[in-house]
Amino acid sequence: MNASQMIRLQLNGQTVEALPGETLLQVAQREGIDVPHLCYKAGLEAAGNCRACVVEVEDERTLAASCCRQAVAGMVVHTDSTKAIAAQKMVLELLLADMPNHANPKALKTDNELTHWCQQMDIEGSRFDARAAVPADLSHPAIAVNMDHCIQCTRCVRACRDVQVNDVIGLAFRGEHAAIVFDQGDALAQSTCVACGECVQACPTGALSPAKAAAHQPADKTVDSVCPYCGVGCQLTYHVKGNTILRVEGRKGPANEGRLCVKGRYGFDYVHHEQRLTQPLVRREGVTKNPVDLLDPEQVNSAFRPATWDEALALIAGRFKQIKSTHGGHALAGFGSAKCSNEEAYLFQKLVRTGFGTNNVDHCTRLCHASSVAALLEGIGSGAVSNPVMDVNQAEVIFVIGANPTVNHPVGATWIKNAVKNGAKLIVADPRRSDLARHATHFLQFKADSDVALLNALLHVIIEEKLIDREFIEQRTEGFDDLKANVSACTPEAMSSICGISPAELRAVARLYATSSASIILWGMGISQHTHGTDNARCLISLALITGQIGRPGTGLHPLRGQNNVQGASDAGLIPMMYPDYQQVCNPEAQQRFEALWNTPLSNTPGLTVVETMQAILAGTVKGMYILGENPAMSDPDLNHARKALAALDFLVVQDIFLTETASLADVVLPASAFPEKTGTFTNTDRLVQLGQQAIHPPGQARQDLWIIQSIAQGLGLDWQYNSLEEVFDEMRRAMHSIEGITWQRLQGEHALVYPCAHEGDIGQAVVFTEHFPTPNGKARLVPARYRKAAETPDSEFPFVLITGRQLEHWHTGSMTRRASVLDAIEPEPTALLHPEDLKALNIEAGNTIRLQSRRGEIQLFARADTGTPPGHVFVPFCYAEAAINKLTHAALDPDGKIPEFKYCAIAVHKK
Ligand SMILES: Nc1nc2c(c(=O)[nH]1)N[C@H]1C(S)=C(S)[C@@H](COP(=O)(O)OP(=O)(O)OC[C@H]3O[C@@H](n4cnc5c(=O)[nH]c(N)nc54)[C@H](O)[C@@H]3O)O[C@H]1N2
Ligand SMILES: Nc1nc2c(c(=O)[nH]1)N[C@H]1C(S)=C(S)[C@@H](COP(=O)(O)OP(=O)(O)OC[C@H]3O[C@@H](n4cnc5c(=O)[nH]c(N)nc54)[C@H](O)[C@@H]3O)O[C@H]1N2
Ligand SMILES: [Mo]
Repeated sequence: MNASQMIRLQLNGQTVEALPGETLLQVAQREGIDVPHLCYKAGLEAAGNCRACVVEVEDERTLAASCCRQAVAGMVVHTDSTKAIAAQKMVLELLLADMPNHANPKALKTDNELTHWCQQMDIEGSRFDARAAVPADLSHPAIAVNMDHCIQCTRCVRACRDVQVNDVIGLAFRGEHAAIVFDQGDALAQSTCVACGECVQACPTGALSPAKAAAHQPADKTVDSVCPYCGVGCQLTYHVKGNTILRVEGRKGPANEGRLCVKGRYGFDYVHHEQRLTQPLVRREGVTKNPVDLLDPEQVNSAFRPATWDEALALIAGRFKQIKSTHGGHALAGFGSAKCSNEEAYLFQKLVRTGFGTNNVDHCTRLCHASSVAALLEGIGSGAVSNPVMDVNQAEVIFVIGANPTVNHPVGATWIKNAVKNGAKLIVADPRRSDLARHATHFLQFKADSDVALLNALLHVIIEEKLIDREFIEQRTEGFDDLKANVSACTPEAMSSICGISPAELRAVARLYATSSASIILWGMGISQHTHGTDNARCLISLALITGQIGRPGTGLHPLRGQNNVQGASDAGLIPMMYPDYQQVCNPEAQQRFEALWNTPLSNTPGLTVVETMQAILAGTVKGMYILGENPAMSDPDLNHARKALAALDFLVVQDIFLTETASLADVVLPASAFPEKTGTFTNTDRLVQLGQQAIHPPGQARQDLWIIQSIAQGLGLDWQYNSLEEVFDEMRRAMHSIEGITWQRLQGEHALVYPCAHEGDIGQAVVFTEHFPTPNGKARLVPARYRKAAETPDSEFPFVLITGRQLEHWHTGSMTRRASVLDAIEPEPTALLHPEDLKALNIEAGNTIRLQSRRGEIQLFARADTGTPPGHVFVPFCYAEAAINKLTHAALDPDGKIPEFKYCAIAVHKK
């Protein structure tokens, strides 16, 4: 801002400066002058309806609401004149009449902003008649509604409508009947509220407040940290009393700007659950490993006995060394965790590579974006996103395919919805109709499994109609002729019969994407979790490349990363074919580099992936495993097979915070620390490295994951002496060029830094590939793909298609969220979603118990009617142990990404 643009005005007798467009309230706040305000909140559009912030502007007849009135040069303003103060006080008194106990503002909730301003303005009570009492609505597990406290400032309406774009809260009726309502005046629990709590965060008086009584207690301290759930990486603040988290608030971070979703805000009390592991457990002599669905405490006691850390660690060291000396290092394997920090991931893979002596280390990325990453590495030389989610704000067209962000990346979805409100065009392609489809300009509800056909049709139109970016193709890509030949027969007419979208619609979408000034693609598991997941992703990459929609703000490729640290865990080397920073284990140069850094000879044989490991166990080649913060006995495909494998191990160590289905098959279970119990860095979907900070202590004898990993490494004879996180992080910086410029000191100060970050002064690159791609010749490679069907398709015996995925309130295998009281209260039971027509044809009513069956297994759960699921398809989330849907899924793998086909297999539906 240059000084000549500043406006000068008089404020309470002083000359002050303002920026053009600034309001009088903003100027006053900057000058340290208190003006009462209630309906105004930074970040929300100003409404000016409460009038508490009125000020006197000389030469004007009426007072002005300072939250709405912009500063003008030469204005003479008084916030504290007799007239202004009298009006401000009168407004506060009138508003106080809306409160219960209005005669005594001190009796109101302590976090009530109205009380605060009454105290500031010396208002003891209200002379006006109190409003009639309104009954509380305590129907919702997360949010209590006490409209007695409502002053109709509409901050909640704006938070719900403008910020999160959920459109649940409205101001209904007129005059004295005006009221805040949910949907059509429904009880909150019956409304379409998704409990993001943005309204609670916005409410100045506590009319909307956390339902849990504990949340209202005063905290001893606050700790700034990050959300432990998804890859969006929302920053938050823990409010802590003693060793208990009372509540969580959104904090202004680069990815969330203070926003949170239901899990981040209300899903934290799993850490205080009575089932937390608090001591090491050792399997009792002679107790066989029986795969079970739900563990009852008696089963646990009869299978395991408590042990000391010394005993447990000695047993682990002895058994791992024994397996290694008898069968060699390749008989051992480790699954690390994308829920754990970068430092933990780094040390875990180092332990497997240098201690076990094998590259058999993988993690849930294999079940997640492995195919996307395979295609990205092959095509553009880097598996990470090209642009942050926030870039949707700069895009003209946003293309979301095979992702359900309002459910799975809810805060990311708010940015998409905001962008659409600001004029961006949204294309959503998904076989199921999601909430985001409501905001779409084009919603392509195409046939499941037909992505390559759909995308090849788009490529065909773009090439045929010469909507390509010829210069970009020539200068920055190779392989265009092959791609062109490959899609030449993929006319919209030909592909329409496969994907079910009309040729006209395919043409319209292709033109829109190709010709916009900036188009960004975001995708998820609907693309990746197929036996042709890599092909699906190849087509998306081709779309961006041939149109030049990459390498600029508002463009690019964004595979929405799932776990809070799946990006970081992959970067840190929890991948069987790569050392940290994606350096191939079979590349002699990389091998030498890491041998020097770690001072140990390393294997150059790529290790086994997640599903391959299960196969190797049953084949007898893998005998011992160390599993940290993963629950494959729930998350792997074809569970009966996977559980059989885990049970067949000679020796299994599981390090978790709960006795999960996987832990129940272990020989030793180690009690670890949950997210708020430790400090570490976590890398979000945007390549943003953020600092999570310890807020509470682990329970009982539970220990920090990093301490446990190091102790096991030492037991294996490794000379590890890391005395601090910083030491681990410094070693990572030496191993990984991408984060060289991110120092521990910078992280302490800034809490979030994006990579690539080359040196200490570097602010990092949020948008990459601006000049060239990180491939040997700097060019991207266009890789053609041909349409193929899923590995298993419906037939007369198994006539339905099973699509598995997620729901908003639960996290993966449910280990955390089913022990989070608010989340489990909202979604307590396993459900399968079917189209009402299918339910009718099968003579099933919503709520009935049904039996789902595939060639591999069967489960029982409740039927739920869902018009968003296409007829002939069943959607089931995989979080319910009592109805573990992965018993039915298919373990067929994509040849490149080795990802299983979680999104498609054939099942039968029976009424119970
Ligand atoms: N609440 C919640 N949030 C989460 C998670 C969670 O467990 N719970 N998990 C996190 C993790 S690790 C991940 S990876 C992300 C996943 O986030 P998403 O990728 O959004 O998750 P999914 O629900 O598995 O599937 C996405 C979509 O794929 C669609 N789909 C199914 N078949 C096809 C197909 O053939 N083609 C296409 N194009 N689409 C198809 C489904 O209808 C669904 O809408 O979520 C993260 N966020
Ligand atoms: N049918 C079906 N199956 C799927 C998918 C699907 O769409 N459909 N999606 C796949 C995808 S994308 C993914 S990412 C995987 C996820 O699969 P998993 O990673 O196996 O699932 P989570 O439940 O997230 O497991 C994390 C474990 O870490 C523990 N944990 C949490 N915090 C900590 C901590 O700080 N320290 C330690 N030590 N442990 C901790 C939790 O208790 C939990 O047991 O599932 C895959 N499986
Ligand atoms: Mo994932």
